[in-house]
Amino acid sequence: MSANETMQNLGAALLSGDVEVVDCTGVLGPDTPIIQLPPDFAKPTPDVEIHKISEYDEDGPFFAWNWLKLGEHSGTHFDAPHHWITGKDYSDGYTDTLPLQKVVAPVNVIDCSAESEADADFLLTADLVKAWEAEHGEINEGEWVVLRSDWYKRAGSKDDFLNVNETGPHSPGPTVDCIEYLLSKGITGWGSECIGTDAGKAGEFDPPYPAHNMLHRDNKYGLASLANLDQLPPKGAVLIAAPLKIEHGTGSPIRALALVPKS
Ligand code: 23J
Ligand code: MN
Repeated sequence: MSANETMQNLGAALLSGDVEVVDCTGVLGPDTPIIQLPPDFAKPTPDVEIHKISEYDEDGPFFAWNWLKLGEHSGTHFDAPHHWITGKDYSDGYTDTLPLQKVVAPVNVIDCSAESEADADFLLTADLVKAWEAEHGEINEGEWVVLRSDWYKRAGSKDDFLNVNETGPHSPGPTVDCIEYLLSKGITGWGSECIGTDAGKAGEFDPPYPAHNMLHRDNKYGLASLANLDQLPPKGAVLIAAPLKIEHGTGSPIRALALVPKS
């Protein structure tokens, strides 16, 4: 099939509903959970603020609009390579310079929802990824890989979502060897439904925050606070995860869209 026919077919399938657009994004607003870092990195991202300019009133009789105050790493968002020191030297590692061809890609959805419910500190290992590939097929170069934990179902409560207690934050994520394996496959990036791409306790890993450290070291991307991954098949969907073109931004809220074939 020619590329032209492929696009004609995709367009027709979108119109007929044979391909469905699934929203993998959480609501962005004052109640959106924001990562809280340990006290030695105490300068936080502030909560999202939405300020009304006008709503058909004396400040704007015919129009409604707001202005926003928000951190780059707020809600469902993109981590660009320049976010981490290991990726600081990539000239195409910013939100305004990265190659967009790489952010529209097939997505592999690894379902760890049962494991994450049983253990909030669940870690996805390379061996578990290999077992998933044996069942569902190989992860290929250029693809997204995302961890389904059903964590988005906690997003209505900051406390439940961040899940911090006296021993720190507890949320599922990848091990060092998992990220090393995925990088060996040449993935475009890694995503999670949790507050960040790394596990809650990843600050104790070697290296600390391996998803951040190693993905961005290799000029790869991260996606955090994704939603609705339970509506995606293990393979077969295409994920569109494009950051705003913030000038030399290190990340950005996104509207993450999955194109999902309906059988
Ligand atoms: C800064 C420092 C550590 C982490 C993060 C940000 C994130 O998770 C993020 O939003 O990229 S772990
Ligand atoms: Mn981030």
